[in-house]
Amino acid sequence: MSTVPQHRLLRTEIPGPRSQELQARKRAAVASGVGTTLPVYIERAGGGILVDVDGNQLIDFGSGIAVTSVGNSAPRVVEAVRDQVGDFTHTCFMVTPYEEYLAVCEALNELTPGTHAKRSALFNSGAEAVENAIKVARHATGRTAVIAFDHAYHGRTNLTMALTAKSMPYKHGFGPFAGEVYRAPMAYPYRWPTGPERCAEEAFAAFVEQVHAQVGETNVAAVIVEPIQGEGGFIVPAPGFLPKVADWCRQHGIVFIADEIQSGFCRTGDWFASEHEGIVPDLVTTAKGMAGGLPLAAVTGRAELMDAVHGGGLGGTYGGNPVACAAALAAIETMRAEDLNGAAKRIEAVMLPRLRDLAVTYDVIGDVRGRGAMLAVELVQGNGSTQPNPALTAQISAACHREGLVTLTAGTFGNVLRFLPPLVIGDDLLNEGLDIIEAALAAHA
Ligand code: PLZ
Repeated sequence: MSTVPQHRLLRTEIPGPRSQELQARKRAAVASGVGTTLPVYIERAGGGILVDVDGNQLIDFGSGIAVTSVGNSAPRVVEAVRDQVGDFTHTCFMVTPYEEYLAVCEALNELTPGTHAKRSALFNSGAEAVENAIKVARHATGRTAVIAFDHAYHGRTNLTMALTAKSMPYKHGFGPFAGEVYRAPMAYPYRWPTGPERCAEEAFAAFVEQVHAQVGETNVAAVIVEPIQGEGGFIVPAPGFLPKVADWCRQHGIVFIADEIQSGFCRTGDWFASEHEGIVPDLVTTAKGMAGGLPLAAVTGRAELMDAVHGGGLGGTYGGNPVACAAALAAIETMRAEDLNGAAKRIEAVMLPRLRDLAVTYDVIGDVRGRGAMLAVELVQGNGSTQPNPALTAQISAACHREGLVTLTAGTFGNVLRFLPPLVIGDDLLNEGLDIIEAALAAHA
């Protein structure tokens, strides 16, 4: 079991000499299309710390993009994975099944919003889960059109690229994309032209009008939305918008899909971000935080929709791999036993006031937003201008990296600094990370 010391330590420049050597090997061996945010090669990780090959200990504000919510190599996950690897590693659930798959589906059916009868199916990646949610929605409704939103991110496969909003780097040069995907406005309070108060109502009206005029309600199989948008910039839809969209879907027999791949599993202080506004989605996609770092994804939803698909219509060789399922069961047990929803709320309580204070001092912070341990600041030109400031965002992120704080950026305009610490991180590391961000702002803003 890795016992990683929970403090920051810089032994070399970042990236250090050994990481630089490995990065040279990467350039020679790995396709250059596969990018790295911070080319520091990791040897060990746990709690809120990543240890690199030069012996540096970095504070983790990324969790491998919202994956290691229970921490890296979390004790229960390590033990469950070890046991499962020793028993068997793969049979293919579609050939000869095993109980772990059932237990994960039972947990998903219980934990996702709503008390209706549910079924789940397991896959390998978030994109694959989204693809399958759309397959289910189309099959169950006999309709084809899918509505996604501005700033959406749903993956990098052909259909999910079509659903994703941002061209560079996700879609540029990779078309043609899957058809029958339409885009609607997102209720983005900070950038709503008439102001945040009118945002929910006006965005909903525009959504209804556009779908009616351009697609036709009766052609729509599904509306897919991230309850808090992730890659698009941690946009929290204006309160009231999502419940209105969900109600409208119900009225028109349209499947409402919540993509909780980034926001799910305690990240926002609830099991699922949909719960915050009492939304009960017809289908929910999950991945990332669910399995403590092992690749596992799922679609969970109303039994009558999920069971509408013919036998054999859903699957894949590795979907619901037994090792990944064992990890998920252990991760979910950890979330319950260690109250990681409470932990996400504690992280918000530490971080949000300090970020808000920074926004008072630095007018380049245009907006502070998010919930639980899914928080962000949107950087703008300042001096009264809300024009996006991607250059400053890159500078601040790079300054944080040099100081041994792993931060990620996001946003359609590349001007959002986002924070996704592991939910098991200590308050001291949170505050030290915030000190580093503050110093970076002082130096560059
Ligand atoms: N839906 C809401 O956040 C993955 C992508 C990183 P996969 N987000 C991180 C990158 O640049 O590739 C994501 C998500 C939401 C779907 C996905 C896709 O999940 O497991 O990456 O396929």
